[in-house]
Amino acid sequence: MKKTYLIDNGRVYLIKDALSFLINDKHEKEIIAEVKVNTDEFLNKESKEKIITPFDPPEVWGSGISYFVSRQRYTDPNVARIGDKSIYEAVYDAERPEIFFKGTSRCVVGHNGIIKVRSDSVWTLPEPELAVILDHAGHILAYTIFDDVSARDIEAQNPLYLPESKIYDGSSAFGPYIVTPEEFGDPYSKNIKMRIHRNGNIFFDGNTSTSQMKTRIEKQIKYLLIDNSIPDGTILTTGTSIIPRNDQGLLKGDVVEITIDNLGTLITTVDKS
Ligand code: DO4
Ligand code: MG
Repeated sequence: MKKTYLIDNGRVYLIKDALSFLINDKHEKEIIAEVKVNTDEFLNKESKEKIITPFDPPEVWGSGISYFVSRQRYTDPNVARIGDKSIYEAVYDAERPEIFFKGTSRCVVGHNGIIKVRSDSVWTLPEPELAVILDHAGHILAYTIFDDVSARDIEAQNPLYLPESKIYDGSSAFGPYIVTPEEFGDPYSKNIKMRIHRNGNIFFDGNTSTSQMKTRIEKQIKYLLIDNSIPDGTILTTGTSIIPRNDQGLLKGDVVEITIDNLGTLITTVDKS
């Protein structure tokens, strides 16, 4: 049985069916337990649960190049171009955002789970992102942390390879909690931090703020929903602006730690197929 820590109205609840709980207006009977700590205390201590996958998302979608930093996603001069711009610069400047399919629950792991580097990739990066959990009408039910793990070398070879870069076993992680909009507050004032630990040392340390997000979440949702019927519980992850270098790709055994204000810390370990 899935167990979800939901943070709402200053309280932490352990519930058994997060989706129906949120969609059916938070019926009390779904609550397994109310955790007797304040939310700050809860978010600041590392969860000892082995794996918490908040729920099985029926679909996951991503938005890309939503921050200035990701406009220059590759420094390689051979990156595909449209006119005088790279495809990434062109998306950043365009009215239409990049919205891509990121898979189903099959590809997603939870807190303390194992994310993967594809066997045919030598440069895979984590992408620490703020994500929204949507109902079928595009209303935001909750926020969470998402790792849009991407095989950047495969994506860089040819933009038509994007699905192979983005969708495979262990290509996503989210959690450890889901937090209601009322509890989360302003989505455009949150710090995002990522650390990669290798052999017990901090190998990468970066941070950003959602205040830097150019393509706002409302616009991402609007484009996701154009003639596209999403199911309740769809996750939309809103883009990265922390990008490790070409020589900082993930290796087997790395530990990736992503923290977002009011959402806690998502920790995963890397394996290579
Ligand atoms: O096409 C590239 C994907 C972009 C992305 O995932 C991001 O900006 O976070
Ligand atoms: Mg991304």
